[in-house]
Amino acid sequence: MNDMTQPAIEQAKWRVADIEALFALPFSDLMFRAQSVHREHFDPNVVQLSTLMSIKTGGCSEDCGYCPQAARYSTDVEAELLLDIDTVMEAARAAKAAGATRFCMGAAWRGPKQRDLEPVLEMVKGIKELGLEACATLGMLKDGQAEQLKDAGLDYYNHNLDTAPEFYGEVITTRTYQDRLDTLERVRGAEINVCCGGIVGMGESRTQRAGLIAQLGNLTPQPESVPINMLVQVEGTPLQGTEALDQLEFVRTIAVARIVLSKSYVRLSAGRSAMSEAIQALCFLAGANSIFYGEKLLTTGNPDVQRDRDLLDKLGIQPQGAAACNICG
Ligand code: SAM
Ligand code: DTB
Ligand code: SF4
Repeated sequence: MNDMTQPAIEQAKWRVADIEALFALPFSDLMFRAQSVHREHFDPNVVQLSTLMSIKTGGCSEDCGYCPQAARYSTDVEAELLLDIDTVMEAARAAKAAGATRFCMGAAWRGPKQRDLEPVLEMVKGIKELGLEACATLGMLKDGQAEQLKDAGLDYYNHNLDTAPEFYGEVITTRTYQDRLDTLERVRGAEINVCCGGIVGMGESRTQRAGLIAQLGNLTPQPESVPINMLVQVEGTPLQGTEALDQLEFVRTIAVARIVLSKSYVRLSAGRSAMSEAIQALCFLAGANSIFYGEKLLTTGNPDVQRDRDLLDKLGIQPQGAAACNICG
């Protein structure tokens, strides 16, 4: 049979206007839609736990306006060298003991040089030997680097689009949107799961929040994991002093992400320390099913483990991969 008789079925593209229409729904209707989509694909009472560690902190050459690790901004973050493997493994073991199933290493690089990548490959192997999923966020990747990470056993690579293309230039000038898409292509090409999301509360409009979600929704295939960060305002960064985003608008953003990215894990990411339990509960109701778990993100704080366990308990949410309970099975 001639291929021409079998036209490829093209996934319908998400239009920004359709996503804006979701944002504009009455809150209860939006939450109902999001929760309904969530239940089609996931157990609504299970949340995935990822622990982050900054393996190379500060001194970064880039100019991301939100980031305390950019060398050009005067923040409290001190530049450090790449951590040694023993320190990283100790943290990974502690993360596993606390109940995390994924360990994510972040490095304040524009992208890794080959001599930087080699020790990271050893760390990935060590994390895998512990039985954890391994994730890394090291900046832009060059040809061949994703394949090396895949061979070491990396499960996920995090590289965010951060915001809509129209707003991007207001936040970052040292790398383009296309650079980011190119790295995502390399990750996909090496058959590593894609973790890609963004930040809200940077002064973008609702249309631009919809624009970010449209970009994520139109990646083919869609990312397996989608971190939605609320900007953590850090003194010394250009975005410090930005008008805070209304927290219910953040909940709406999670709900819209859940509807558009129906099969992806949507991670309630940076910004949780400033959120009440009630807002976090609404985020779970809106379809968030992953969190960063552990006292620190990269350089800023995150709720402590006991507080998170108590919250999940209160909501009847099980951590993904938790050992079955002796009593309830
Ligand atoms: N240097 C690498 C890069 O930029 O790709 C990896 C680490 S970078 C810190 C990873 C992501 O963290 C950024 O893309 C951004 O989405 C998020 N992030 C950084 N600073 C943040 C902040 N102050 N608030 C919220 N999210 C932030
Ligand atoms: C992501 O989307 N958020 C994480 C992770 N990927 C690497 C980072 C959040 C960083 C928040 C600011 C800080 O702690 O430095
Ligand atoms: Fe560097 Fe990443 Fe921070 Fe941008 S977000 S300044 S690339 S560490």
